[in-house]
Amino acid sequence: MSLTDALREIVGERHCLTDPALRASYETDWTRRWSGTALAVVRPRSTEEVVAVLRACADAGVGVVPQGGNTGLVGGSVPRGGQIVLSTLRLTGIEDLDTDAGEVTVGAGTALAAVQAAVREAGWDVGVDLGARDTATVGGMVATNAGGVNVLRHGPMRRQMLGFEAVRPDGSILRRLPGMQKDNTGYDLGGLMAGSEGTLAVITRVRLRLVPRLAHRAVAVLGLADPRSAVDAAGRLRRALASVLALELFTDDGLELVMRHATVSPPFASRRPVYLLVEVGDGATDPTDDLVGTLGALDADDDAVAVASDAAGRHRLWQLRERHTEAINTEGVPHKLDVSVPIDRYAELVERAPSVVAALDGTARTISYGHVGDGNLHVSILGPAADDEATDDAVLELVLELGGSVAAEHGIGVAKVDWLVRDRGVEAVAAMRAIKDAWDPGGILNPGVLFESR
Ligand code: FAD
Ligand code: 2HG
Ligand code: ZN
Repeated sequence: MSLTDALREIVGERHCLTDPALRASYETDWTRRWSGTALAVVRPRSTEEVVAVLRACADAGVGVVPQGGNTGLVGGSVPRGGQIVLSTLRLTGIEDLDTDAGEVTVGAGTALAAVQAAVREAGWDVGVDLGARDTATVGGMVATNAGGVNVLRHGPMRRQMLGFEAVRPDGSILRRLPGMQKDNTGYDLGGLMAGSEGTLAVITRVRLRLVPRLAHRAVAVLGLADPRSAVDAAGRLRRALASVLALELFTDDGLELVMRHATVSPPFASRRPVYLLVEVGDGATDPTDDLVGTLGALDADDDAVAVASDAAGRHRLWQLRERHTEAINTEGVPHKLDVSVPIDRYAELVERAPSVVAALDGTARTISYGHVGDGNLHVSILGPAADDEATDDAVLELVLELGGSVAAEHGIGVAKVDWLVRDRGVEAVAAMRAIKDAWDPGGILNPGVLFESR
């Protein structure tokens, strides 16, 4: 029996897609920079079906690319050519919501927004939030150790995990559900899942630690003269306000693009080179007055401050930051560099990144924005051909010079394989490779992601 026939038997005819038209949306990533053909796309409905799919692929020696919402930005969720895409989109469900403990178990293919909606009704929230919330899945978020806008307050996805269920390439199931707040029984295998990018196991369920839903929130955007002023203001806001949830930076070039492609208006009439968005939240009292008072103490220019406490106003201000990714995609196929540096080098990175790009390619456009509160900057470059990595390399070189990380929250994927060793060193990558070889000796899970395939 051929592999595709075996897969059809496991998941059913309708969920084993071999028709190119049906496979297409699973074969190209969100940026359109990365694509490849799949032998088939399979959509298992249960952990047992995942076991059978992995066993069949391992027996056939065919690679498997796990895929959730396909919103990843480093090319790790789409085939390189000839693999099976294992889509988790039918592994959905929200179970065992413990409203006293603040914990919930979710199927790996459940979109973040669906989990948020379910737990908010019960007075809880998810500690990680990001712009792709309607499509990104919890399994994909664990696999990439997603960060997002609230890392300052709650940490990345790894910190939200209390337990997990995953299937290894030999079909064995690792299950630790429900999780426990204290559980020092040997190696932290769930922690290892976070950031594994589909190379060690297929995550099928996750037990999440929830955070209290905040009844009161306020958002402000302030216009500033330069990145250094934004970093200073972010630090002062963090020190003054325990309620800070998010601190985001964007520039006037980015705002211009967002206004061109989305129906949004600028935060205030005058324009500034750099903008800082701050969100504060509190469970008991409205933090707006404290926010406004602290902004006043920053000597922020009155013409360049907008504050909103109501949901519509907060959404309007957030759109200015969150719609950057989509606006850039509308202009072309971007090169995406998601990096972080120590906070005292952040302003320098924002200033120097466009110059190192321009020095190599005078027609390229560089748009930077990011989570300034945790030192994470997203540098998008428009212009260079998809396979021309010269400008990417120049920015990553700069990041290492500044003492930073070449992959902050999106992962290594296929985009930064060559840079993993440069960033982490030979010994660390050899230790990672040893884990990979022990878990997946046949090298069938996500070949080409994190490491060159053997
Ligand atoms: P996919 O893109 O499908 O997969 C990502 C990786 O995880 C791949 O390597 C894949 O093989 C692996 N994988 C997926 N599911 C599983 C599974 N069940 N088991 C094992 N491996 C699996 N990221 C951030 O960190 N912060 C942000 O603020 C942020 N904002 C974004 C905004 C937009 C508009 C977009 C398009 C993306 C954004 N991202 C952000 C990137 C992306 O949303 C995250 O990386 C997200 O975690 C990916 O989830 P996904 O379900 O789409 O995974
Ligand atoms: C964000 O913070 C996401 O908006 C996407 O991580 C970043 O567009 C990007 O590169
Ligand atoms: Zn981000």
